Amino acid sequence: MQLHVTLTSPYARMARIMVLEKGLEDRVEIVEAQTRRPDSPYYEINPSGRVPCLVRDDGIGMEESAAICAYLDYLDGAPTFDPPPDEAGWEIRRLEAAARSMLDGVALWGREYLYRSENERSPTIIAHETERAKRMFDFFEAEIDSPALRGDFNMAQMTLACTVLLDYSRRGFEWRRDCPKLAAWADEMAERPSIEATTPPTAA
Ligand SMILES: N[C@@H](CCC(=O)N[C@@H](CS)C(=O)NCC(=O)O)C(=O)O
Repeated sequence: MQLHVTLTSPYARMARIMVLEKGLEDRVEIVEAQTRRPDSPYYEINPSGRVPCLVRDDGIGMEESAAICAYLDYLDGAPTFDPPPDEAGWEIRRLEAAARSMLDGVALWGREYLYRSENERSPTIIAHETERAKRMFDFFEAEIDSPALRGDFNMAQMTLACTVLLDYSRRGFEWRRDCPKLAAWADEMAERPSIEATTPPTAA
C-alpha cells in the first residue's frame, strides 16, 4: 500500500501516526505528494489533490484522514481505535469531533499565512479563525481532564495532538500561557514515539 502525504499536513500526520501505532511500516510505503501545484502528477492518484490518500493493495485510492485511520486500524482484524458504543466511547467521539472541527479552522487559518502574500490575506477570515481558535483552545483547556483525553491513546487524543502541536508562531498566536493544562498535555503527547517520529520538518 502507498500512503500519499505531505510531511507538514496535520491530517496526513494522523494517518502516519496510525501506521506507526499499528506497526504497519512494512506494509505501507509513505510517499510525498506534490500538492498545490498546477498539473501535479499526484492529481492522477487523487483528483481532489488533498493528502492523505491511501492507495490500497487492491489499487483503489481513498482519502480523508478519519477513513484512512479506520481502514488501517482494521487491517489486522484487531482494531484498537474504534470507540465502543458506550458512554466512554461517545465521549471519545465527541472530543474527536470537536478537535477535528478545531483543526479544520486552524488549517484554513494557517493557509492564509502559508500560501498567500501579505496583501492577499483576508483580515476577515483571519479574525474569524483567530476567535474560533481561542474559543476551542479554551474549550480543550476545560476538557483536558476528561478520561477520553487521559486514557489509552485514541482518535480524540491523536486529532487534538496534531492540532495543538502545529506551529502557531507564524500567526503570532500564543495559547500556552492561557491554557497551561493543555500545554502540559501537549508536551506529554509530543513525546509519544509515533507523534515524535511524525514531527513536521517545518512550520505547518
Ligand atoms: N478532511 C481532510 C482534509 C485534508 C486536507 O485538507 N489536506 C490538505 C493539507 S493539510 C491538503 O492536502 N491540501 C492540498 C490542497 O488543498 O490542494 C482529511 O481529514 O484528510
